[in-house]
Amino acid sequence: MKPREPLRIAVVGTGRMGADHVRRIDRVVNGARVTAVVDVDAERAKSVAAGVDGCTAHTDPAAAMASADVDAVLVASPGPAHEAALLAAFEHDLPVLCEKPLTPDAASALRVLEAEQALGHRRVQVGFMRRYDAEYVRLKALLDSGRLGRPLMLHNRHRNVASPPFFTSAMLISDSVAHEVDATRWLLGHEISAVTVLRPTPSSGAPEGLRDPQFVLLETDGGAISDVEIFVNCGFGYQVQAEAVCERGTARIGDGHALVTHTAGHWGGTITQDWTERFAQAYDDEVQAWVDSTRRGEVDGPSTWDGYAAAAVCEAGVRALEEGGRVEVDLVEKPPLYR
Ligand code: ISE
Repeated sequence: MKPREPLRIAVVGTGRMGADHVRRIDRVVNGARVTAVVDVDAERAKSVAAGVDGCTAHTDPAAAMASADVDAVLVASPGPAHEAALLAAFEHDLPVLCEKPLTPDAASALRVLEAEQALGHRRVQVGFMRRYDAEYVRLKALLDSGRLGRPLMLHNRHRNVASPPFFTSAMLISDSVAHEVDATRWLLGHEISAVTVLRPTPSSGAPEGLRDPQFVLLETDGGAISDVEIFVNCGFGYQVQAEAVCERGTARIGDGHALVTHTAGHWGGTITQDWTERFAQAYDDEVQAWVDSTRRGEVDGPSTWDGYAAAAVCEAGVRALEEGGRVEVDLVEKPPLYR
């Protein structure tokens, strides 16, 4: 591929995130186009492909990747399908942007980690989009500057309007808190060493049987603590907030105070309703960064190691949720490729 030619991307999975990424690459991102889409639902793949010039529809990721007009792959299928798609991409040595989670459990994430090492070079950027969000980026720069001293604690709040019908109590951790797991590791530069999950009486607004909300306590190997309130049926809006408490001050993001109105005896603003709205710019910047680095022949951003570490922490979190108590996280030694 010559750098001036657009990157030709196969998008695997055309559900909510996949279809949004197809639109983004087609209309927003520079230097790339979607040449193939893949979905187990052939009709859905065809209808998404029909909206993009020169795009073919497939039901098998490996077949799409074998095609001559694919330079890179964006994986946005459900988590359990990621391992097969990643291994197929490695067979063709194609660069991949893989939506989170890398895979749903630590054992499969480790297999992907080992397969990438066997290639001998990094190929994967994991889609932890908060690392591209302007507020998170500012918080990270402030913490890294040392102006506030050493970070001692992070307080995180993660609220969704309503959970989809397939959502389980474990998914509050593996699908939602996965973001705070990555944000904590990235912001602090520590690994998470243990997880405890507290379970208040579920909200009457949550579907029958769903443990919602939950309070998750993450301990790090650098001696910091990060707590997460996860509440996926809060009903009123999509909120993601973080406050760092440091030795000489605190810093807080996610209050959404961009526009405040005063009218008719009230003051206030609006609350975003889902992550595609709250993190729209972060997704645009994430995909653009991936396209740019791929066209330079480089791999940047959250790595397979980050995806594996998040999967291992979430697995410990799910055990803590189900069995109670504090569960230690068991990570393999970090391979040289990711140091
Ligand atoms: C969803 O999969 C996401 O990734 C969203 O960012 C998160 O807020 C939501 O809870 C998850 O289910």
